[in-house]
Amino acid sequence: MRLANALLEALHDHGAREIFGIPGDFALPFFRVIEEQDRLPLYTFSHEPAVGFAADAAARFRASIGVAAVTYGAGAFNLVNAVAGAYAERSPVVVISGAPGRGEGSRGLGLHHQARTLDSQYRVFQEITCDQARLDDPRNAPAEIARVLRSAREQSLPVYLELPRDMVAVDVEPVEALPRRSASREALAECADEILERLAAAADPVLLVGVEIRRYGIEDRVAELARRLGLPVVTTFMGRGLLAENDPPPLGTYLGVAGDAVLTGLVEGSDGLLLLGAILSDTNFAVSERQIDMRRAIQALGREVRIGYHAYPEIPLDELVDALLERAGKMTSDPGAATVTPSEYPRDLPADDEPIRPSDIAAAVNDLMATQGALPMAADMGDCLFTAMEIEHTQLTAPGYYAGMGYGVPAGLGVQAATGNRTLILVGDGAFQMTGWELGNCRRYGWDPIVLLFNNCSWEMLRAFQPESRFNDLDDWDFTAMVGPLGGDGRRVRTRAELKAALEEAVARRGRFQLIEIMLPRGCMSTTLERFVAGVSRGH
Ligand code: S1T
Ligand code: MG
Repeated sequence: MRLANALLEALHDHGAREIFGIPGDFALPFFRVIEEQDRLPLYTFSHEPAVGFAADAAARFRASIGVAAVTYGAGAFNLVNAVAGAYAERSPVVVISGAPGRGEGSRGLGLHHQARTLDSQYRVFQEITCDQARLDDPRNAPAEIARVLRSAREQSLPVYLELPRDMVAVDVEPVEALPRRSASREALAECADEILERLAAAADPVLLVGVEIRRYGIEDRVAELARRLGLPVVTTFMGRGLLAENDPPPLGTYLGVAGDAVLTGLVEGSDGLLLLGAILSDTNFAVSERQIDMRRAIQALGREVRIGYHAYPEIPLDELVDALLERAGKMTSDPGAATVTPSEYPRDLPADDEPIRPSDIAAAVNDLMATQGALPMAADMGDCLFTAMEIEHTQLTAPGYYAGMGYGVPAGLGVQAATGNRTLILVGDGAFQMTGWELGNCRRYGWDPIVLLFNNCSWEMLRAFQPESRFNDLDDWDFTAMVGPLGGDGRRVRTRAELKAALEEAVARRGRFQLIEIMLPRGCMSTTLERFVAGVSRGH
């Protein structure tokens, strides 16, 4: 079969269900095959950062791989920031870049789209992916694809495949998926037994969950484990939205001094903190009231379990949870869940003429979801992400650690492409200026997200840390006036009554994206961001 078809079959076999991309002359032959075959629908965007963000979000929401296909050089280098963010947040994006044909570089001419050398791009992607291959030899291309795609699934990290344009139609053997690499049974047994002993000996064990429990599709099993062990469950900042559909949902999100004081005390005071899939990042732990004693904690992340000062390597998270469930099923003395009441969230927004504050937006969304049901959410970086912490548990994808702007709108479109569900997108005006225009691609694909645009005409998060800088003052672009030609409906709201009415109207309208431009006074922040800024400023 042709190499391109073998690659597409392998992507499907490893969990891909669509491809996001922008072609170019080095990728045209491959894109032709994508369009001809009926295995993976192709969604094109207007700028490659959006391709990467959408593929990242699709991977997160489907607990599988996302695919970003681009041309060589100008396309692939445009993708670097999105893939770097996917690497930081362990989202398995498969980058497929077209490339010059095998003989093209030998005529002594620099090629268009080339940076320093024809290998520069490969070297750049080696820094932000866990495995790579250049598919320039038909004899080993299938095995290279199998190896790289298994790495993406096992590590839950981005990978890179470079496809010279003269290789697309070359005849190859089909790709044979490689078997998953499991933990040694003895190591897994010893590790699970040690964890359960530690939890049983703890007076206040707590389960803190992070993004890997979604990346490996084990949220249900983790919820069951918490029930059997009687553990209170809290999410990290990055893990917001995890277990949202489980009963009971987590108690809340650990935000240190920026969050619920009772939850902060529960996590930081625990003598048996079990971190499952939580990335040890500044956004997850920097505003801790007290330094969490990691020697007493049990950390499972990146196929490794660390307990005190010793580690168990090559322990896949799903196998660890299954081993714990197997043992917990026979447990008699549950440690007993701490009697902690779940976090409260703002509700019952008055429909009055008061100006809108960010936390009012959370209340309006909570009220809406209480009557209309939960909507999956995508949030950008900015106060919109901190406001998302005040929205009751619903599935969320956001750059909670890498903190790159521009993610929200493309990610929300990627979620609707991957799941078919309408999404709620939270984005600030600064971030919307970067990638909000990708909404112009909704009409072609029938996407109809509801976009809440936090318009304070400001880089407000930067102003919070450096109020004297005038460069934080942005102009008022009147985004609402621009969305009609892009295929959507827009409303500008200034009062809480207008916000409630606009939300109800947007929910009722299907088939076109709905933009609600929420005018916010400069200098006002969500409650969560205010606490976060205070915590960071106090040097927590
Ligand atoms: N460029 C990119 C791609 N990502 C970033 N995170 C930044 C720059 C720095 C940055 C922030 S927050 C922020 C910037 C420029 C302002 C965001 O403005 P807006 O979207 O309007 O949201 P809000 O007004 O709620 O702040 C972080 C600290 O790095
Ligand atoms: Mg702003």
